[in-house]
Amino acid sequence: MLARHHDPIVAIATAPGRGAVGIVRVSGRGLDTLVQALCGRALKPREATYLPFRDAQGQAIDQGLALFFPGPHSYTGEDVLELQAHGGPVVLQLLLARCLEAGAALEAATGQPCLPGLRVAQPGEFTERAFLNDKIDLAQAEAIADLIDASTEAAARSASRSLTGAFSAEIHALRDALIHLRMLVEATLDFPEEEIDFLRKADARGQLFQLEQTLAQVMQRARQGALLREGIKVVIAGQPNAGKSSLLNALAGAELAIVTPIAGTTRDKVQETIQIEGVPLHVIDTAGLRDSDDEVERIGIARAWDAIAAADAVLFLHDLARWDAFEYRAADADIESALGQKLLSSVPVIDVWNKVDCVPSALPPQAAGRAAVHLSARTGEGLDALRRILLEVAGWQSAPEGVYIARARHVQALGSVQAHLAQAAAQLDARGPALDLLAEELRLAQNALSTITGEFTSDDLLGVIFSSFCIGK
Ligand SMILES: Nc1nc2c(ncn2[C@@H]2O[C@H](COP(=O)(O)OP(=O)(O)OP(=O)(O)O)[C@@H](O)[C@H]2O)c(=O)[nH]1
Ligand SMILES: [Mg+2]
Repeated sequence: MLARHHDPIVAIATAPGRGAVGIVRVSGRGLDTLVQALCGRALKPREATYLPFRDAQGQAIDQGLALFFPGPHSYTGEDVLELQAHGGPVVLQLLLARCLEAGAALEAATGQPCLPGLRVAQPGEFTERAFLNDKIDLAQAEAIADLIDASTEAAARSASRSLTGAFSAEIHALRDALIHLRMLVEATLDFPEEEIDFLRKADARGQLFQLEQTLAQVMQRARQGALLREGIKVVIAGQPNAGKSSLLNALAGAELAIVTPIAGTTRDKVQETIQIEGVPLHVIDTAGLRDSDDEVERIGIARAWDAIAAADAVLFLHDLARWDAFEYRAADADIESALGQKLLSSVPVIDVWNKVDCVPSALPPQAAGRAAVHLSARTGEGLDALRRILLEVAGWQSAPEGVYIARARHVQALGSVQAHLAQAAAQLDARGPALDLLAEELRLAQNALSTITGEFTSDDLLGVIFSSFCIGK
């Protein structure tokens, strides 16, 4: 858990490496003395001033723009100083060191802790302060990290939507409706005689039903948002030479995995993230599944099974060119039954009949209740159909407009709210409802909801969330 201190923090806020501009950022209370030491003058709030950044002897370390945001009107809610210098790693390190040194020197000179313990910020600490000082809620803080990490345009746009509070607003609306219902139920606890009548008249059941409906919509959108952020893991599996590596290459549009006519070419997993309509799919090519005496190949096959066991979806590749051979079909049947043992029934398996260019007619029958596609990894025929199936399997429904970014943690929390509301509904529907249990379920539902925006979130979880940020953010 990050320390909840008010001690000032400093960090290089721009990415490592060379760039036109590099930014050193300081946050803390009462930064005026530091501003004076570094810039040689006071700064007008929120105005860019071009000046030399000075070392202890008054010599310029670099020239650049200084910006001062007195708290609470700043990113963190504290005083924030931003020094925009030239973006070289050495000059930025010098500036960082100068900030730390100035902090210590001021303390020594004045005998007062002007900047008690100015130190280098931990990852995400600026944003954590913004959260702790109520500048943003937790879902918005997470959206900042997601915007920075976004790997597709759709993910970036959705993260931006969450950052402006679209997701939080829906959570708050749910929370308000829940509080209204709780007030109603809690009030009845004080008047046990009329309790049921009172709830009936106030249409508590109707209110709860409405809440469940709205929750289902929010959950649906949050699932889409989580999908945009996290994507799904798709494992390509099948016998050697079926064309698994060729399929990965075709989907990725690049020669990533080695393709040869030799069975057992792929040994280790090869992974690539592709995007379809902005949804990231982590596609994993694996070693061909067969009995092997070769030690290296056996390890590769064991890894293939590990990947399959952790998959969100499996592409089971069949080689149409060999489908006529009894042994080939028997080996496929063995893999099929092993898949049945390894996979949860909720993990979709898609039959992919490859090499359709070799045998365009006499296609094998489709397994009932399972998605299937005929394609050629060599010519690209059928790839679009596979992409459509993959999106369907991933659960992608909407165009990215209107979707906000969400995390698996949010979907889980909403699931927990849903479970508590279902319990509450069961109480209300029961003949002699236990109103104290009903009240308790509603309270737990509200708590679960509040973990999303951070009003009710454990310190440990906060630590995990903010430590995944980059330094300087
Ligand atoms: N005609 C035709 N040949 C293909 C197609 N896809 C793959 N091949 C050929 O099939 C052979 C095996 O392809 P790979 O992609 O290496 O097969 P693999 O399943 O990765 O094989 P292992 O790594 O050994 O398990 C190569 O000679 C490919 O050129 C296809 O769609 N049509
Ligand atoms: Mg291969």
